[in-house]
Amino acid sequence: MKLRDLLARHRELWHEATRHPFLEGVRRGTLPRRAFERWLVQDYLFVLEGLKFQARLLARAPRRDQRLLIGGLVALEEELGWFEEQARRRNLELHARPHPANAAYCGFLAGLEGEPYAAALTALWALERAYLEAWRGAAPGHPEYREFVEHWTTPEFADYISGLEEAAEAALGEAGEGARGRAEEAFVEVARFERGFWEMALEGTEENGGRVG
Ligand code: MP5
Repeated sequence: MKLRDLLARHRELWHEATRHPFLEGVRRGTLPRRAFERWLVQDYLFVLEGLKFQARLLARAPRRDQRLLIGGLVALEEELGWFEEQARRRNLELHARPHPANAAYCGFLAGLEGEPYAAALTALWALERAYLEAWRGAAPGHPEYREFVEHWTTPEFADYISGLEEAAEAALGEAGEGARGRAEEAFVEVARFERGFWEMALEGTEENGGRVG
């Protein structure tokens, strides 16, 4: 199974997950400050949970994927430090309550522990790829946000995602029909949660039509 097929089969949903008014606001510099700050704090909490998810994935990874996943974990830990520095500069409190949309996404990641390895790895590939595409679409980004665009669009990050794609396709190739179905479901869930994450950041702002939720 090729992961490209998943992108093609769920093109519209994937588009909504990776092209969003939030990102247009990053590109043009029109994003309300509180939307960006809410996103930043919530994304920090998400990455904290992401690190635990990836550590659990590493524990059951085949030998051939260990280096790739360890590299990802090291980058995640560095990223947490980077978020902490960004929050300090903006005077943001990171010990916040996870928004329900974020908590649901993190709960989904935790639940992948009970799913086949190939499905969990597909989800990891999807969530990383979603960020690569999302921030690429916002490039070069308004100067205020450029550092964030650059953070998720480096060649190293793109290489990491290619590595995840290769590893997930190898795992899917060895998996049964059932696991491949679970991988597709996990992909769809990731795309929905990603879309919801941007929505969460814009809640109550004009970009979201003033809607709360
Ligand atoms: C990522 C993220 C990318 N930081 N936040 C969401 C909601 N989805 C995906 O993960 P990473 O670890 O920051 O590259």
